[in-house]
Amino acid sequence: MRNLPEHIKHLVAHRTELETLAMRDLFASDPDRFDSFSLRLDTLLFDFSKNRVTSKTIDLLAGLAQAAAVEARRDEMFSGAIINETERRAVLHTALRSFAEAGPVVDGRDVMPDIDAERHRMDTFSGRIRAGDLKGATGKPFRDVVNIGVGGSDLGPAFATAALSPYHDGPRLHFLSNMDGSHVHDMLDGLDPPETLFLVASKSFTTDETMTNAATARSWLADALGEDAVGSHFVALSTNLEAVSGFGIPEDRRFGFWDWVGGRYSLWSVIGLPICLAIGYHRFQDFLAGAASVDKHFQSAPIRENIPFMMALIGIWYRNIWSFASHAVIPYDQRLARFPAYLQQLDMESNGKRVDRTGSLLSHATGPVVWGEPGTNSQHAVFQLLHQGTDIIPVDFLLALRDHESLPEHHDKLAANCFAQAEALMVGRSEAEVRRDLQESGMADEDIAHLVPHKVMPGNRPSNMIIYERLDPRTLGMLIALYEHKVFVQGVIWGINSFDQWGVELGKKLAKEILPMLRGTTSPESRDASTRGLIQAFMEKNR
Ligand code: G6Q
Repeated sequence: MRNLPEHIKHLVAHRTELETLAMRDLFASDPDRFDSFSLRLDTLLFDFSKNRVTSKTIDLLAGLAQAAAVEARRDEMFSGAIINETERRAVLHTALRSFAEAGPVVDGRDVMPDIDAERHRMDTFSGRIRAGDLKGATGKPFRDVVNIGVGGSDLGPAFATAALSPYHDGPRLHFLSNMDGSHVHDMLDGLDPPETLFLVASKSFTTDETMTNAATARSWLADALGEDAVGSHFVALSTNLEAVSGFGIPEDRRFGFWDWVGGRYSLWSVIGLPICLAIGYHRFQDFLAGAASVDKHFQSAPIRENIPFMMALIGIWYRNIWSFASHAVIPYDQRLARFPAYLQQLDMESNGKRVDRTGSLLSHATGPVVWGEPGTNSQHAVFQLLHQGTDIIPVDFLLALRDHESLPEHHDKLAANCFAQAEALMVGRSEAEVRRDLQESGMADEDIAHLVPHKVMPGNRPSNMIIYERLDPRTLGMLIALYEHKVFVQGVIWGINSFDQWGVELGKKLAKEILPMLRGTTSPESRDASTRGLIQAFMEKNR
């Protein structure tokens, strides 16, 4: 953005034109506003008409994206160029959902044959587990599958598996991620070793949380069934297949992927095996195909008709020109309850950066705080702040037009609430309207005067609405890919590397130093007084 001062200057000037303009007036003066400010892709509709934008805003934002050469960078990503410069890696999660004959070339090698080979193995393996053909050491089929992973090796498959529960017809899936012993304890408590399969999902196969949980699960299994049973009950999903062999997982149970797949972008790879086991490989392919259809749209639609571009540009408009620091994602879809958590990693780990790609300190804001909870529950919890708080928080609403349950009594009300919240944020309730309502209710003038300011809703609060026919595997793939590309576009405009995450390293290093201090084998002398005091407090209760 530092190279785009003219564009920013125009956007800032344009903001002052819009400052006093109410969205409700924009709707009143333009009967076509919904059509002009919404886009469709397959069965999905992206309505961005309830934003503080006019066609001039869109022109200026599209100009910004053009000047930032986002399209060229996008093409570089799809072609396999090294765009993750700090890790010297290509970024090719898009190849994982491609069904093209030939793919991008990395290190002189077309990536598609390797992808196809792993897909084929996932198909065969998941099919055999689901059919009860591959059994545990005692001859029983697997009833429960536990994915052991964290971060990118957990959030994606965990959330996607939950989202697709109407399609589950395989073993029961569980996700073990936290190194807090309560997680592994409570999970193993309900499981039967002969019928349990563990997937150790770790790109690096060195992550402490995952290795600690995997070791505990391994002991639990070996204690019950003997050391020889481990090979039949453990599967590895990793890029570090050498490390896997040390764990005792046989070669035919090791599924690989590549360093050009970022952890938070990896659910399209073998990290998606839990999804396959739950819904079957054919439906997993639909999931990939949904994402691939968004890839095609992202690569080919002009900026103004391109949904990820528009999601990103509206986000930039609010983050950088209006200084809105937070963004809420509210799915009116209970099965997307973990989507905000997934998007938090995708967005905040990718775009929570303070230097540009050359390492220079940025003078503009980057990724917002992303958060959210499903509607309607969030209406009874956090919406007060959205409607009347002092911060303005743009919202993405998500809603399926059809449910899986055939419970119209529920679904009609759910949709009504979703649309009503977006409308309420936009129209608000003026002082005159509040006063009139209260007068009509027969309230005394004195009480009205007291209550009016509390009931005024400023309105003019922006939201996007994403509606889709049904939350099926294809649609879920589309939704995830839309957000991935939104994050990409924003990262390019901000001039940052969205594909590294160096900020998470320091805490890991310090934990390694502190652990022996908690165990009394090294001295905490070198630490600050607070950390020393906390170590002391822990040791008093544990040693
Ligand atoms: C994601 C991050 C991070 C990663 C976890 C797990 O993009 O890199 O969340 O996925 O730290 O790493 P492993 O898969 O290597 O265990």
